[in-house]
Amino acid sequence: MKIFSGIQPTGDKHLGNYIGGFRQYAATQELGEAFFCIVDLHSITVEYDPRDLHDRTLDLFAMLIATGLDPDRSTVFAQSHVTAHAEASWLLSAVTSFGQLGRMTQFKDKAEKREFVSAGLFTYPVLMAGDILLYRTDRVPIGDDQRQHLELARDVAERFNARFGETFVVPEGIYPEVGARIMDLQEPTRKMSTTGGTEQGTVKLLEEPDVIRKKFRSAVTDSGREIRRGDDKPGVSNLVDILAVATQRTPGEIEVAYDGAGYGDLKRDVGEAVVELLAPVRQRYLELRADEPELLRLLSVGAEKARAASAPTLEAMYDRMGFVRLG
Ligand code: AQP
Repeated sequence: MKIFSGIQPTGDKHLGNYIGGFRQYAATQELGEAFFCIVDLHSITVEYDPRDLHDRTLDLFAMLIATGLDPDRSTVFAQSHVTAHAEASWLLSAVTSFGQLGRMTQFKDKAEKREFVSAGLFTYPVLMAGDILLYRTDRVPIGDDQRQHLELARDVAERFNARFGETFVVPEGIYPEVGARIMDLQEPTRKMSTTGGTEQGTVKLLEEPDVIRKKFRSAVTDSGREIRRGDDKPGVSNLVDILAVATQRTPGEIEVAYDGAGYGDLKRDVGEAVVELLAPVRQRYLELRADEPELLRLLSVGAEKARAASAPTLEAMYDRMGFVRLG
């Protein structure tokens, strides 16, 4: 089985990224041949500082390894090192519907907040479709926020196959059973996000333990006193889910364990559990990040493996679309 997922080298990575992304990557690499991509080409679709991109790419690479990816076992690489991604995106734009791109909620949300909306922000899901399809991916571990983009990648694959002949595997998403959408601690009706969330409500993976504890202590809860999940209790539901993931229990077990306890106890315990969960990650990250030549070496190994794995698919695309190939 082939597995692929991508993550952007933008902003500080947060607990939502850990639960919907990093944690799933480490688990799914055991399922087969896995590819994990730092999608640096995606990160230029909104304003960014070119001076940051270099460091953030290496930061993220170190974080991917610190959270459990094994670069000997999986192919871990940067998108811009494999030119097939940009090429595939252009070819696939021929079978992507303009109307469908306009319906992407992430595009609408992000476009609304900006004065300058880049064409890249609009076509971003086509690049993402190419990322996935180039590796003949069966499964894509992602968070719930990427569901609509994956649906588009599936439609693009089906349209290409129907028009030019069977070329792509139609991929399926793998979503975490618990924590597919971690919410902002201060505004639990919107997802935790570095660009769209609140500073106090976003728990960053490299934050000091005391800062993390404080963010949980001041998390917004709901009316009533019971610790149970429900649509009327977005704050408590979010905390229960986070505690379940951090302590490897089910949300149901958490509800039973906290029967009769107060919100204060829950908030203190979630904070402590998250601090414990992230402490070894932070430690490992700092060690890895200190050795930049080794990170660059591992990145070039990943790039070579990814180039070799994606080249036959790109070639098949050109060929089936009727381009003259030079042998
Ligand atoms: N709140 C979340 N809960 C669960 N999973 C999440 N993911 C992101 N937010 C949550 C998952 O993390 C993976 C990497 O996502 P990304 O590269 O798109 O990260 P990002 O864009 O930097 O995340 P942000 O902070 O949420 O930025 P915005 O809001 O600007 O896009 C993906 O698998 C994603 O599902």
